[in-house]
Amino acid sequence: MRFHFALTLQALWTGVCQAAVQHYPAAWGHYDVCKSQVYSDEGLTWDYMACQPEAADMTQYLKVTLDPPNITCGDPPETYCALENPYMCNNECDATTEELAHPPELMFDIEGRNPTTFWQSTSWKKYPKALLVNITLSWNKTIELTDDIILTFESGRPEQMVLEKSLDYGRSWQPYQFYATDCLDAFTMEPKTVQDLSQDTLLDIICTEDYSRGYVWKYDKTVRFEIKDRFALFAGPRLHNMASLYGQLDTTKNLRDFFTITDLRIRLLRPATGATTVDENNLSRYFYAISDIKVQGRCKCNLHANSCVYDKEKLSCECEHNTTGPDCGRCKRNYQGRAWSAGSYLPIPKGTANICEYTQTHTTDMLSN
Ligand SMILES: [Ca+2]
Repeated sequence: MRFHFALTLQALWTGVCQAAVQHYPAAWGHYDVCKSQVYSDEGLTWDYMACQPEAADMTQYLKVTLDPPNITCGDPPETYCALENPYMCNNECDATTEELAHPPELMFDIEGRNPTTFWQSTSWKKYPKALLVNITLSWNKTIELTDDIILTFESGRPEQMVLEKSLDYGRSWQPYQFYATDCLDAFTMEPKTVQDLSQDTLLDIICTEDYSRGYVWKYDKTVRFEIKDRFALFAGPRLHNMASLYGQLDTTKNLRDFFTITDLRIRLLRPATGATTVDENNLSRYFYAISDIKVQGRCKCNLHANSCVYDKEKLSCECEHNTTGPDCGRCKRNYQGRAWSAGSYLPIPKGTANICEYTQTHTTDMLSN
């Protein structure tokens, strides 16, 4: 189990390398080595560099919580009708039968199978009371997002939802993005898209209508939170200038924190109805169903580790540079010769390790060291 993550990274890295040739020619793959041995005047010594783990599929390491807890369909069994055709009612959910159950795990299994596997909520039988569901994804570890968050809905995308993030293990939450068919009506916000953002407004929280509109949901099932488009504001449209992005991340804490999370929360506020009015005689047409959630990222290790292990259901950085802690956030005992500091992406391309130094209190310590 302990080596599972490292192995996954290895496999992923091979894949990324192949893709990298096309998409990230200049900068990708930097910061993957924490130290190397070099010959100097004093003989063989270590040369330390800023380093970080490779990006990976983070959905393998999360814990999912639904609120309300009994919102998953199938207990008692229920039959659903198709949103576009109220007379097509052959979608059966029964939690006690494996083939007919739709538990939350099915949002994170490997897709590409036919038929798709998905989590499904109970139907909107309490209309007009809102059908509210919170889906919380917790890592119990700080994570840096490296790619778009992508949710795939199997029965129409919600007409209103909010994606939220936490940086303190779920104690406090901030919105990441609002989604609605009508942003003004739902959230009294002007509709915007990620293309409206600039370097100066990158941290603005927007409401978008891009992923909610349209009855042609069969062809457009995804809801995104666009990480790469935001990266591109600094790194260029094809992310060819990652050095520029890394430079910005290094000097702007708010920007770095924007892409850092410990938890995500998807707040589903109103399901797809495909119309302006709700068909009160056929409420089993309205529900949420999610087949896939993608979250790509890496463990935040403060540029002091290039690998992250998953052990006893917990991620932690394998700290170098005489640092320790789950995020390599402090100096090891006896290595407090100067204050802890995160590694730096600068100067490009190898950065600065900012290692913790041995505490030299006595001459004997110096000799024994
Ligand atoms: Ca699935």
